[in-house]
Amino acid sequence: MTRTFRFAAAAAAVAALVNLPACAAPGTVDSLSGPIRVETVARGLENPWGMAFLPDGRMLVTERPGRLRVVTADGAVSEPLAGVPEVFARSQGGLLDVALHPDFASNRMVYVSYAEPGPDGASTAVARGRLTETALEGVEVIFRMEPKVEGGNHFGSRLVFAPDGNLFVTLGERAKFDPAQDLSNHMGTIVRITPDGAVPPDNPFVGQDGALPEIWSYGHRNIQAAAIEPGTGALWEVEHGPRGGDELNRVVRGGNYGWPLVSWGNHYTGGAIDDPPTRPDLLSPAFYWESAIAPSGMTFYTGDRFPDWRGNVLVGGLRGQTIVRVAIEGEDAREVERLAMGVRIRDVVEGPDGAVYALSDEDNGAVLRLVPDGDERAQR
Ligand SMILES: [Ca+2]
Repeated sequence: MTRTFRFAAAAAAVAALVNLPACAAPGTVDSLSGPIRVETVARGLENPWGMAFLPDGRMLVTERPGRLRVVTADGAVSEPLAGVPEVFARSQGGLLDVALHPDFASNRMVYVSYAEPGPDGASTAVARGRLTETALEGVEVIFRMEPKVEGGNHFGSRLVFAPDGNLFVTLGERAKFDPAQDLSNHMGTIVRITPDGAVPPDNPFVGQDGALPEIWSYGHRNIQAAAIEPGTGALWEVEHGPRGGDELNRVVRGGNYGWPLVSWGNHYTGGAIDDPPTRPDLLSPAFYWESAIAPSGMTFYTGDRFPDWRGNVLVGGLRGQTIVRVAIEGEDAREVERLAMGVRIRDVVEGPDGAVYALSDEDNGAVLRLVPDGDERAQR
């Protein structure tokens, strides 16, 4: 059976059973490692954005309009948890990522990032609270991107705990361009804070006049994917380019990643941003996509269900409707293959069972689970 036929037949069968929209994910996708089965774990999530596995195997999933829910391995979706802060749920804004404190098992602390409304517009913020069965309790805001500005685009943001226990928060430049080169604001930066929101004393711009001390790296455009590389502990991120020019960067302390001075992409208004697209004083991406995939979430794969994928990065694509597999080779990277998911992919996470989980960015969004076709091992 051809891939196209199998794809269409599976989609038609699923659609007939439960009346899903035509854009539902395929039942099977091809890969260099053989066919992959795509299961729908849960559905009915409105533009799910971020997910995190709890130690008991359940998942926390955010919905961009401002809800945080618990999803069980067999697909039960909880009522929205109480205690989530009010969000600026317009355009790209809303409730964004979710992450667990490294000591979650003992302190139950959950972190969320979101677009926070204010009198002058909105900016990205991070709040944390203690998870109960029905709520986040004792919620406090531990970081606010400065300043708040008008507009609904480029909030970032992913939350990534580093091996040293500090928290990286990836941000966007709020579609304002030049502030990404100005260290007196947080726009277009990655910030590094302690789990309490304090500034670690070894941050690169601590004590520098006119620079905000939370900043770890700058010159970013809009980072919606980030993860720590197992083994090296390095932070990697993927950011949206302007029109083409999506970048995979290995992030170094104090690094300037060039936006908006250089880019491999083009302005939406036409014309290249710069020629040449690199400068010796600015960091170049480890890999870039000339034709935009519109990158979302990413993960380093470490499991045993896809042995060929170990050490690779899996990057979700929104416009690309794909999961891109990228091999990391030291400080360089190369694309290996793209999985044709048939839906906008908002986040990619490895589950405790070694399966790959993804969120589809739809009004009736889903938690998807990818395993090798024929792999009938239980979820855990
Ligand atoms: Ca760049």
